[in-house]
Amino acid sequence: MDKAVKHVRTLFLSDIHLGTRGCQAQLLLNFLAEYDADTIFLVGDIFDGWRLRRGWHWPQLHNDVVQMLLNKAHNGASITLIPGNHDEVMRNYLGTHFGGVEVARDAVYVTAAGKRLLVTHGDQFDVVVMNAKWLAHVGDRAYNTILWLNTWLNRAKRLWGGQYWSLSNWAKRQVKQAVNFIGEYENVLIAEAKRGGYDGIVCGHIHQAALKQMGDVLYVNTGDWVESCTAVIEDTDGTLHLIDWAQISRRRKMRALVAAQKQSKTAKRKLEPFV
Ligand SMILES: [Mn+2]
Repeated sequence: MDKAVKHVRTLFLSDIHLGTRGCQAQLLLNFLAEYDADTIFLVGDIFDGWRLRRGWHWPQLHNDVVQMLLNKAHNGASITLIPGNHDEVMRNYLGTHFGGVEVARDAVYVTAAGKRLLVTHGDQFDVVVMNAKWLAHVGDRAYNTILWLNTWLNRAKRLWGGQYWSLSNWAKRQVKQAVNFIGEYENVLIAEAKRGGYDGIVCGHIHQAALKQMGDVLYVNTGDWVESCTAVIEDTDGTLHLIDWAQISRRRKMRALVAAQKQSKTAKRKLEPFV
């Protein structure tokens, strides 16, 4: 594993959901160990107050994430926490500091290339789809699961002599709505950036990472650390990059596996003359 620490100008992270079982704290720790930044924006839903109230799930790894972020602040990184809807309790502390972490409703960030970006969690913009909030979290995986479920349901129904009922048609409609929701959400945020005269907007909330130039506006969604494990970094020259840490980790594991296999093969070959 490449342990060299990469230094970037800025790091944008959101939707970590500490305090839930879904949080990929170990992957995040590996990522944070490899990236150092002058400025870190925690773009909302860093911990999950809703879940914490329902049941306590706070393993050591979640503490380690908090500790690592505080260490980065201690070592000089400027950290801004922008509350989201899951950690909205932090909205009571706007303007205050916690161990070197500043809490702000949203922020304006100027990149090294001089681009003015509005940084906000983004939940305030989904009033249009308030009644279908869960759809935001529906992805390919959910769709495939529903298709698989459908096959088995229909098999079971045939056995009972029941009618064929297509769950997949229902699923397709839901996925279409989810895709519409994502598109609509993106459009609303792009419009908001335009209205404010910004060059771009950095947000989270819908767990759908993106980095794309939409006309005059750069739309950046940092994704999440529950499923996709993504973050956005800014190079020293002001270029933004989307980091797919889950994919990077998978590739590294594969390479390590292949290397180990090769090694064991050579070891066997060396042994062969003696067998
Ligand atoms: Mn959110």
